[in-house]
Amino acid sequence: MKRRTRLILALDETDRGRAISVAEAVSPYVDAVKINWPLVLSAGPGMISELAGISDVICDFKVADIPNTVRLIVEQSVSRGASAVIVHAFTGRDSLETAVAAAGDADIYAVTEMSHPGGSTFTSAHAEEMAAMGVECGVAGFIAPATRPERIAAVRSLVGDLKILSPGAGAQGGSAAAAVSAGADYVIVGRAIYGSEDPEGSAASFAREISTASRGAL
Ligand code: NUP
Repeated sequence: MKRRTRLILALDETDRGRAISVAEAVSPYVDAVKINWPLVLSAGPGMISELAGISDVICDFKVADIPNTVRLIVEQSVSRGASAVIVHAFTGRDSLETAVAAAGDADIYAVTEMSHPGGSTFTSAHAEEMAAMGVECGVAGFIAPATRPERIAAVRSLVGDLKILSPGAGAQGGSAAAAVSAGADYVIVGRAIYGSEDPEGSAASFAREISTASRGAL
């Protein structure tokens, strides 16, 4: 994935036409588009290849299964044009290693700790263990919460220069600037962009915020 604006659009829009028009409008300001079940279930898996013609596509399927099923889901995603797939790390070493092998040249990002309040119930307590295991399994990076920047810093201290992608800025109350200052490589933003009156203007504004914060971090 390129590293230009360090902003990733979470395209959880369920109207196919609007999804495409938002992806096109914001493409100068985002390094990738992340899609999740809402769009794939409403518009079909063909959206993966369609969006791949506009931007890099990350399939956020949060795969959490036995290795064979993980392999099948990752293979299907990559064969349709996904550049990366997000999987859960709590499934353990065998599932994670299988995801990395199935991805080939594509990237696997493992969820360490989820950004919503419920993410503190179980995932926070094991985030560091999951990050350390992910490094050993060869993942390209991790998902860590913009809602709790100090937890991004905790993951960063364990993963060297592997990528950290942070959701939770905007609608969930987190700050893109704080996430970048804490060590995130990319900030994932959904509703605050695709749900805004002016998605392009909103994406431009997040990209500016990230750029200013990253200059501050130098
Ligand atoms: O911990 C996570 N939190 C999170 O919000 C892991 C995720 N993958 N996400 C996803 O990021 C979530 O499913 C949604 O697609 C996006 C955030 O969207 P928004 O809250 O900015 O609208």
